[in-house]
Amino acid sequence: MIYDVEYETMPREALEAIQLRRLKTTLERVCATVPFYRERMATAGIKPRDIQRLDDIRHIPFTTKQDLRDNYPFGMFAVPMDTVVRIHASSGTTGQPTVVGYTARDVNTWATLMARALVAGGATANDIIHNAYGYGLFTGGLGVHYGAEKLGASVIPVSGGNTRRQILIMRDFKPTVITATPSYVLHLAEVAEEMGVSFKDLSFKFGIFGAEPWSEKMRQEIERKLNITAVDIYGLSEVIGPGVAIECHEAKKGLHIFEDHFLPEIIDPASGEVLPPGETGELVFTSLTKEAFPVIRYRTRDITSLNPEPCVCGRTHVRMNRVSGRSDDMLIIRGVNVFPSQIESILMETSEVAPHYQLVVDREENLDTLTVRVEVGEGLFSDEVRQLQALERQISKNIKETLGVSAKVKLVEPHTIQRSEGKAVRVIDNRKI
Ligand code: DLL
Repeated sequence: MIYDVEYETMPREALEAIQLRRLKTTLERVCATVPFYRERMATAGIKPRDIQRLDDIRHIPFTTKQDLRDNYPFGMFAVPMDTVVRIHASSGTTGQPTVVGYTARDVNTWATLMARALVAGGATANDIIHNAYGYGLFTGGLGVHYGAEKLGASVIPVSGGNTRRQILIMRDFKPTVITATPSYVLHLAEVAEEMGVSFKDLSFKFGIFGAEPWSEKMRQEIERKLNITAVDIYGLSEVIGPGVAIECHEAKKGLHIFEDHFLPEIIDPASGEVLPPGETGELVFTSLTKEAFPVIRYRTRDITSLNPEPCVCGRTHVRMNRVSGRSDDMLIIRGVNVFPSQIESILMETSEVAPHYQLVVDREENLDTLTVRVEVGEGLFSDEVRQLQALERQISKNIKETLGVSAKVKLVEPHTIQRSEGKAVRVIDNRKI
């Protein structure tokens, strides 16, 4: 099923014509209403009317998270406050939060895109959606909520937390779809087990997981543990929230970007040069329809590549590959670049460990050290110390051979790594302190 057949299956040529038209309108608007964009474009010596082809966008300067911070809180809004009906913010671990705004039309666009996304993931109006993304300033909860209502599904606004109560709701309300971060859904599964409830006996058909990087192996683990199909959803507050891109359940191979609303580019993060399809780099977005908070060539810091191949589902929108990590989450351990998700894939290949892990980076005598703390599966910990040590050595060897980085692996008891109710904290980097 496709929610918006006309736009989602539009031939490329027609789609690109719409993108160009919307891009020109967006540029005219931001230059008229947002001093930041007007000055940036003027400094670069470029006017909206100079953009005659989509490719011409390369001449426009990038926008970064720092630019948004410099204009905190509402300096990047392109409409007067009396037309803003919603404000969200992403917490951000350092510095000011990033604040984003929506007009009534933006909220409606977002709901439509989320309805599209839910349908691409496999949902219909008959589904009951257990929405365990956090409600609040985070865009996950309300984003999915409005999309579910737009679709006509029944949504349970359970949010994150109160985990034991969630299990009772799942058992009694019989939801058919679950939406959560991948790390939280694993925690839900764990608590369900403690309560003697098996996900296999619940009514879930599939789940839509995102808001944090997760590996293909993690998908397999979730699908096996919960006995469901798991699809990947991507988005970020600055661009709209969840519903920027999603995997179709037919292929589960890359996430279709809703290109009639967002124009993607992949750039070399160091030089800023635009890379051809298939090459891996930093994802950059320009919004094409947003009113309150348009973004022009916004650098997401997310690392991925674009796949323009046709898809079995019939959608013509380009697919982005699974995000391997954020450029600012990339660890450089003695010169070797490592993403937490790469370590995750290796851990998931080892059946004796559980999918709960944390990476601790330190500096000892001017040398970086990486410690991988991972929980052993239930039942193994009481076993012989020698067996545990052998397992630690084996995982360490796998990491070295696959990624070329030396890591100390430390097996820890079940339930010792902090569980997340939203985005998991995978890395503790003591070098920054
Ligand atoms: O995480 C929006 C969202 C909510 C997406 C629910 C999906 C589901 P922010 O809090 O602004 O917005 O965080 C955005 O999270 O730049 C990525 O680094 C990361 N991220 C989001 N989805 C994925 C994903 C929401 N599927 C930041 N895979 C983004 C990997 C993801 N990383």
